[in-house]
Amino acid sequence: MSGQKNILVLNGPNLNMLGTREPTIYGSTTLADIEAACVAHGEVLGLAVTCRQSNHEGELVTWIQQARGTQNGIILNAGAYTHTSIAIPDALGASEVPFIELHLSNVFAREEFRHHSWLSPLAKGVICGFGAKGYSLALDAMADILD
Ligand code: DHK
Repeated sequence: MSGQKNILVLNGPNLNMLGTREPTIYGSTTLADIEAACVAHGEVLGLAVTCRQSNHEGELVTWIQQARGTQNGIILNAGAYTHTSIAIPDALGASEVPFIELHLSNVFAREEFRHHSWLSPLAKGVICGFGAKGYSLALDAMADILD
């Protein structure tokens, strides 16, 4: 890896439904709009952003494994897998790629089962509660981390 820094923006289950999914909680911005904004904001920051979404834990694990040696950072909204998955934090540990955990909603203001994350102990930091804006905040933070 040399030259421009590569960032993977990874979204997990049900985030393909953004725009129509419980907009009072998750906002009305679609995932396509979020991804386009991430690529555009990445260009401003000098980061090459690749966006992927999957509803399948194993597919997310595979992409995180593939990030080793190819991506400089990961912005991860793992959706509900945040609260349930051991395989995803294991993959993040194995990949050795710095990552920022992200949630659109303020998970701490919601049901108790959303208060625990298996990802947070490994994350560089956590951004939650700022809706779609969180992704550009995460990219700003990642640019600082990688500087
Ligand atoms: C998204 C989900 O799908 C939930 O399962 C999480 C997160 C919160 C979010 O706020 O982006 O609990």
